[in-house]
Amino acid sequence: MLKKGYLVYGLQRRASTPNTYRIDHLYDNPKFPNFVTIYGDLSESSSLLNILSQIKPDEIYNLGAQSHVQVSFDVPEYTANVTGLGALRLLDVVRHLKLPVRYYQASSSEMFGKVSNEKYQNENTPFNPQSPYGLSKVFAYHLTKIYRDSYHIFASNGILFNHESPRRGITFVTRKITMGLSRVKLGLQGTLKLGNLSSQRDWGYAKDYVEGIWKIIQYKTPEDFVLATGETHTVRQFVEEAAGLLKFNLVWKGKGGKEVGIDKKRNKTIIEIDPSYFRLKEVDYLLGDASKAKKLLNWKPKVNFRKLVEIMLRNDFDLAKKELKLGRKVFVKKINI
Ligand code: F7E
Repeated sequence: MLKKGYLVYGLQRRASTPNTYRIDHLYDNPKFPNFVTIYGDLSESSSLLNILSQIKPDEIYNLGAQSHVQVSFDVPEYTANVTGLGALRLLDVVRHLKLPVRYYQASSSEMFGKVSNEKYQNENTPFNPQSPYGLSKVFAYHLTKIYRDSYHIFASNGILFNHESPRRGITFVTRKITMGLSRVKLGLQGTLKLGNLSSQRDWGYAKDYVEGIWKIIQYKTPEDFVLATGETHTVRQFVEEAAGLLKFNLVWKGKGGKEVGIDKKRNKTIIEIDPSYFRLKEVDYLLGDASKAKKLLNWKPKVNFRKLVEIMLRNDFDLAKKELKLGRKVFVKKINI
C-alpha cells in the first residue's frame, strides 16, 4: 500500500508490552512518512467511531482477528467478539457515518471447514465451520454481504486460503516447522513436536495474496472472491520439504502418536508427535479454486509451494544462526501452541 502511494493508518491495539515487531521497520521510519498507527480496538465501537470520523478513509481493510484456530477453542467468546462482532462494529460505523468507503473483509477458507465431497472449494461451496474461529468468520462474511445489499456499502469478501511468509506467527504450523527445524539443525532445540501430520492445506505466499486483496477492492463492483494456489499439501509434506532443504536425511518410523521423524545421517529423532497439538475438531482438507479471481481480477499467485518453504526456511535459518551467535534464546523459548 505504501509503495502504491497510499497514506496508511494502522489500527493498533493497546498492550502493556510492545506488540508491533512485525511492522517496526515501517514505524517511525523517515523512509515511510505515509505510515501512521493509531490506537483503537475492534472490541470498542466508540474507538472505531472516533477514528473513522477523523480519518474518513477511502478504503478499509479489516484484517483484524483472534486468528488462531486452536486458540479459538480456549477463548471462544473473545474470538467471536473480535473476529465476528469486530466486523459488525466497523461496518456499522461506516453505515452510521455514511462513509463513501470501500470495505474489505478478510474471510477465510476455515469457513468451509469439513468439506463433503468437493475436490475444490470456490465461492459457491457451502460453509461447514469446525471451530469458534471459523464460525466467527462465517458471521462476518454474511454480515458483509448483508450490509452490502441493505445499505449499498461497497463491501467485499476475500476468502483467502492459508497464506504464509516469514512474518507468520510462530505458533502456526508452517513457521513452527521452518523455525523449529532450523533450530534443531543448529542444536538449539532437540526435537520439533507437532500434531496432525495428515491434514492438508492450500498454502500460498502472503505477498501474492495482499496484491489480490488490493485488486478485490479496486474491482468495479463489490463481490466475493476466493484466493488460493490450487495445490494442496499435507503437513508431513511441508516437513519433508523443509527437512530436505536443511539436508536432513528424514525417515518416518512408527504409527499414530508414536510416530517419529529420524535424521538417518545421525540416527537422531528430530520430529515427535505431541497429542496436545491435535485439534478438538480438525479441518482435514482444503484446496481452493481461484478461477473467478483469475478471470475477473487477472490475479495469479507467483510463488509455489517449494519456493514458499524455501523463503520461510532461509529467513528462519538466518534467525537461528543469529540466535546461536548471540548464545541465548532470543527468539523462541518454548512453542507451546
Ligand atoms: O494449522 C495442523 C493443524 O495453525 C494448519 C490461520 O491463518 O489459516 C490458518 O489456520 C494445520 C492444521 O493454520 C500442528 O491441525 C499439525 O490442520 O497453521 P495452522 P490453520 O488452522 O489452517 C486459515 C486460512 C485462517 O484463516 C487462520 O486464521 O496444521 N498442525 N501440527 C498444527 N498446527 C499448529 N498450529 N501447530 C502444530 O503443532
